[in-house]
Amino acid sequence: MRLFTAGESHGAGLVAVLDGVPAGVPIAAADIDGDLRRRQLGYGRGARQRIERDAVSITGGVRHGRSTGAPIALQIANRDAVNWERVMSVEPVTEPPAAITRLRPGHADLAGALKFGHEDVRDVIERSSARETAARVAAGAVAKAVLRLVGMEVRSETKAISDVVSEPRFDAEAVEASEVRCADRARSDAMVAAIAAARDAGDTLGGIVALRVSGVVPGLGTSAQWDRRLDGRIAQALVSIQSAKGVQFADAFAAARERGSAVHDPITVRDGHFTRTRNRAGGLEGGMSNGEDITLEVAFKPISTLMKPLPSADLRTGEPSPALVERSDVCVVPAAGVVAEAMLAFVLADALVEKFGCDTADDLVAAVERYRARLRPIDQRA
Ligand code: EPS
Repeated sequence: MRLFTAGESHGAGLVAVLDGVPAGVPIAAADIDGDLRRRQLGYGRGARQRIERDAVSITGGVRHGRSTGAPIALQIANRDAVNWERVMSVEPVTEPPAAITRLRPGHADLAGALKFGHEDVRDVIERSSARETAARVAAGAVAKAVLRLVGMEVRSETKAISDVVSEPRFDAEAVEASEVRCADRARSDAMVAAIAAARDAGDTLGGIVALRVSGVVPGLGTSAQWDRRLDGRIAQALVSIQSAKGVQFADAFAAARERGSAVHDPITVRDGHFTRTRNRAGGLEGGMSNGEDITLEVAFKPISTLMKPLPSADLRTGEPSPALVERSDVCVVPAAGVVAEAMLAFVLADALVEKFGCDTADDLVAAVERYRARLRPIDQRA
């Protein structure tokens, strides 16, 4: 399965092309729009989310509510584009807008301008913007539909915003009822208060998103080659999210300080099936899923556009110049959880079709059922 996205934050819109989805997967625009809406929510989001009403237009690969096996093309229009026609014009304009040359520390501004030779930082930030994640979320909703065929489900919850930490329960109703996607009511309120205080101080906050995948088919990924290992592929996809700075599987950094006897999960057989008596591996051993829930966390840095800007320099003159101040978010951790679900779903759906074939949904389901039937101790196989 392959995913490409294109489009600028204030251009006409965003595009995702998802290739390799089996034929016959039920796909509804309403499901995709549900995830797009969840991505737009969250206390601490900027004014842009009051302008946009993200909705997908499916322009390829789906007919009569089912995938056809052709590449799936998804488009999301930017409602804000009408306010940016001259700035974002595809054709040359007679009166070009003033170039942005004030560089924001923490953003792609400086590295991107130097790398691509741009004299206007706008040419970098339009694509590095996290607006692009709307396209990822749309594609992720399709990946979730593939996973649903075999009973796999991806959930997320905010574990921390700044120093307010909550133990995730993955209770979907409670998570979605919280303005910060945290099921613990008291911690959710404390997170909201922390974001409000940061906003009042002209500052921003980061945090941690926890993810859990249930119903996992064992044996996704492989121990046989480094670049096909599932944990590595998951980490790459999650760290590629704007503002993401780290991933840990289960409680990897705590486990690194313990002994092996406390960290590894004893194997047992229940109802004729192999299982583990605990899950400190986070559902991954040897670069493969082991059938237990996949559990992991992603760390997101505080948003780098600050209302009280840091010292910086001007791209043209090199003179000291405070960073650009633009409309922005105070905290994106709640939205980042929805984006992380999408990226995790994409990697897992990719690994699933890689192992079981990708021509039809029925073939995929039948292959998984046949495979699951042999995952027993050797003498107990049918
Ligand atoms: C975003 C839209 C953007 C930002 C945000 C993500 O809108 P605008 O730039 O018009 O205010 O709110 O982008 C960033 C956080 C970033 O650093 O670029 C969105 O739709 O998610």
